[in-house]
Amino acid sequence: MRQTWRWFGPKDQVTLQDMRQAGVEGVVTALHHIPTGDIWTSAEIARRQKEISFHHDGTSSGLQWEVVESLPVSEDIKKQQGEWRQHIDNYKASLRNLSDAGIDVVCYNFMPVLDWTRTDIKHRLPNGGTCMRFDWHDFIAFDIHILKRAGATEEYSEALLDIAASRYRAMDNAAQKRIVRNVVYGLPGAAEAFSLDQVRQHISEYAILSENGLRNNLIAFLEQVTPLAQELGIRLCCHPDDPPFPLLGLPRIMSTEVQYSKVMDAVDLPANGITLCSGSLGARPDNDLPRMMQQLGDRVHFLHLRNVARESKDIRGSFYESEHLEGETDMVALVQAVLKEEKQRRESGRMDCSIPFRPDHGQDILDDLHRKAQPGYPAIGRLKGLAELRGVISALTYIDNTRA
Ligand code: DNO
Ligand code: MN
Repeated sequence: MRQTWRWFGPKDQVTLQDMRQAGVEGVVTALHHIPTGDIWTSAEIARRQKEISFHHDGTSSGLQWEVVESLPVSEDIKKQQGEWRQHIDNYKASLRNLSDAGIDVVCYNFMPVLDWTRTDIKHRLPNGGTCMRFDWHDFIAFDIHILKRAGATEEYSEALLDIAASRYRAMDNAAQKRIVRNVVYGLPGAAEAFSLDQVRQHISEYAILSENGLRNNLIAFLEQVTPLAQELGIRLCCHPDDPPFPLLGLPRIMSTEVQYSKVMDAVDLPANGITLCSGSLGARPDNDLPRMMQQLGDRVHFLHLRNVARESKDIRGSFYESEHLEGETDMVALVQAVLKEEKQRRESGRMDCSIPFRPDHGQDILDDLHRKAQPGYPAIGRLKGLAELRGVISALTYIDNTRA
């Protein structure tokens, strides 16, 4: 398992040196400044590669850009509207340029309108640290009373609407602003930052798309780009919906094993793959992560290892981002399934025998609380997660070797 780390570029408060000290082997990043739909040119890719591999004084950092997260898919492609054909051509051009630069793992997602969604990005923990949290009732309060989405009231039970109404009444102006910012504004995963009016507009444009409709658009996109990726030796990997259930009446198509299988089978090429994110998928009680790794393993090209603590037994419910080894996912069992998959790959002579993973989000602990990193991406919380995972990997590898 290859130890990688997300870096947001030269402005990231967490530096290349920090990464080295955390024991990171490879870098995950994206050209965040290029508008979604445009081509990633060879020059821009090369510039970022240089920023990663060399310090300002020209000495080598010992790191390389190994994974793209994300090469974003435009809303036009997701809806098959407007400039979607041009955007697919541009996507292919970007894949060619990445391949020329020697980068061969490319993560994307197919979530309509919003990328990952939380209601609270500084949830206080009993030990004084903070983490990100999703509160289902606050989210409904946002949907009904702040966004005032058309038709929303019909989608929730009376009981949920009552709770949401009292949550809304308890919010002062600052709390309302905070939840709007947390849900829609400027989350680092979001390709663009939207105003509430734009969010309403975007949502209404998806009104005609059912789950099947959105899946067909994903499959149409993959039918175009996967054969090229395969030819170039690029492994595409689709990140799951986060959280893995429908929000704001929008269809969700990458939330469960069944949904993943449909898309994997529809375009049956190894280059059509998965980013297995245990943090996203684990927020749903019917997702069994070690099992998903077993079932879908040969298409898993990238892993996000992180845990969540669910606060409800319902499919849609509240959760917070817990410590990496603590929470709903049995992380040791999941790592064991990953190591087993890598062993099978080695035995069958596959080249991609070391699957890149990153600790994904971390809690804000110790000095993280005084340093302004991207929400979810503090240095020490992630270092702790990575170090714990490294321990699990070493122990399981040792057991396997001594058994053999
Ligand atoms: C959140 C991330 C996601 C992810 C995209 C991939 O921290 O895991 O934003 O980067 O969904 O396309
Ligand atoms: Mn993830």
